[in-house]
Amino acid sequence: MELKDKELLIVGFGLTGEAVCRFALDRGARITISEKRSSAELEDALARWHIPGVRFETGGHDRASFLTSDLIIPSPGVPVIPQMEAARERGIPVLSEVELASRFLKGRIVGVTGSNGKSTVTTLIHRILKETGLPAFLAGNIGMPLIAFVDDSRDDHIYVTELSSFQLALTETLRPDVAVFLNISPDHLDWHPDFEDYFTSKQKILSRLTRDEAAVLNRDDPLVWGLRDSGPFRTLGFSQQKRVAPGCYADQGLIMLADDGRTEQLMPVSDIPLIGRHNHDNVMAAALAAHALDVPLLRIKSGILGFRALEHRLERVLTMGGVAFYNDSKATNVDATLKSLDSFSQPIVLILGGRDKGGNFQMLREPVLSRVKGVVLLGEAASLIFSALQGTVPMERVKTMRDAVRTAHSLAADGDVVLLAPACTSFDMFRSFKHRGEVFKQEVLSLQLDREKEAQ
Ligand code: UMA
Ligand code: ADP
Repeated sequence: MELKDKELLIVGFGLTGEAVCRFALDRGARITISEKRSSAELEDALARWHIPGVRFETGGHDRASFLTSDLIIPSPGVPVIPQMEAARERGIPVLSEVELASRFLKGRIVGVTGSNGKSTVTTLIHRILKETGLPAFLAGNIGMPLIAFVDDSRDDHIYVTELSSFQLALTETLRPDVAVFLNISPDHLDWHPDFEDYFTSKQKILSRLTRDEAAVLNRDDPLVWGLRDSGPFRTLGFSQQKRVAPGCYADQGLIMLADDGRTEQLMPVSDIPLIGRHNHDNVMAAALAAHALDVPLLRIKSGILGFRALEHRLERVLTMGGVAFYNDSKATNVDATLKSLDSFSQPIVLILGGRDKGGNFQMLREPVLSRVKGVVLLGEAASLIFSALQGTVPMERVKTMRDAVRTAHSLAADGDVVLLAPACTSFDMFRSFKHRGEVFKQEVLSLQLDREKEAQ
């Protein structure tokens, strides 16, 4: 693909927009950046990029710029807007950054998608490959845009790339060497018009695979497993319910890996260093991705054994007066919260709420009734969740994370768990799920300090 002298429109100027700009400028494109934020809000970026070949349009998206460009690269967080549709109707290509990157990148791509578990699995695969001595890199939705790796990429490199539905939606040729599809449940329905559109976008991780590529698919997720014959790729399944070959499964307390007529033990389930049954899925998926790249079983095992939960994913904070505090701020949809609740045998005081993205909170009723002794509601979605859970367990509404932590603690007794697993995004009150998790942890520590002072 030639970028020289092309009119390139970059929509949104966050991490992705900036990385695309750097890449395209080096290749001689003429760049326009279209941003909904105002010039004042973009002051730093404008100063950094005040260079020939880069033009900014701030405070909104001008239709004329879309229609006069040769190529449009929207950032993942930018939904399909009418200006983009109009350009597409005129035959102007609209591609995601990962699609653009894949057209230039040397080396292999391990793509990881699904509604939940992507970051955990991406990081675990990366860790296994690195420990095996392979030149592996962590890329995509987890942090560093794939395009930032292109210039230094080599044929022997492996890019373990987390792929969101937003990134996959605008791909046309991207074809990972190993594609991992973990699970699918409703998410991001504030961006996608409906669940079908969301699922269709995710399926693009598989749609261009040939018989030379492998797909790691969840045998226990009917929608994901239903895709196993959708192309000529080699399917590796993982399951907690069925013996699947070729694939990985849990059987009588052991994780087994079966392929080429051989079945070997990977490890006892009890050795998995992460809590929650959903993490058994994550471990099996990562093991299969590494296996598809010919990593020996022992290396896979040692990579898994040394792995620890990522921050903000069922992260144990501390235990105070017999109450254990867990930070699962990354549980930003209902399914993640369900898996989180399923990870504890103790009674739970649950902190829920934030900004809704079309989640069905009714799904929480049954597990709340059976596992939760009290709910603390925070943020914009508090009323919606209150209505969905009415009549289940005592609920209290609060305005700040400080009050959430203190109220949750007052509802908990010795042996209980206080769990932040909000089933919503954080953007109503925080900059990101990380920020929300940090504030939660600070408030837990502050409560502990206050209790210590009181005890003196
Ligand atoms: N913007 C517009 N017009 C719009 C919407 C946004 O101009 O209509 C502008 C915003 O003002 C902002 C810029 O677009 O300046 C932000 O773009 P972005 O939201 O795509 O953010 P990036 O900084 O480019 O980060 C993106 C991913 N963000 C999203 O998908 C929302 C990051 O994932 C990813 O780490 C990064 O690219 C590198 O690949 C974040 C995320 O929340 C962590 N992802 C979702 C998730 O994991 O659930 C999918
Ligand atoms: P993602 O990158 O897809 O958001 P993460 O690995 O960051 O996934 O995990 C996000 C949250 O989803 C976790 O905090 C946990 O509650 C839940 N989760 C993790 N793995 C799985 C899985 N395999 N199935 C369902 N839920 C999961």
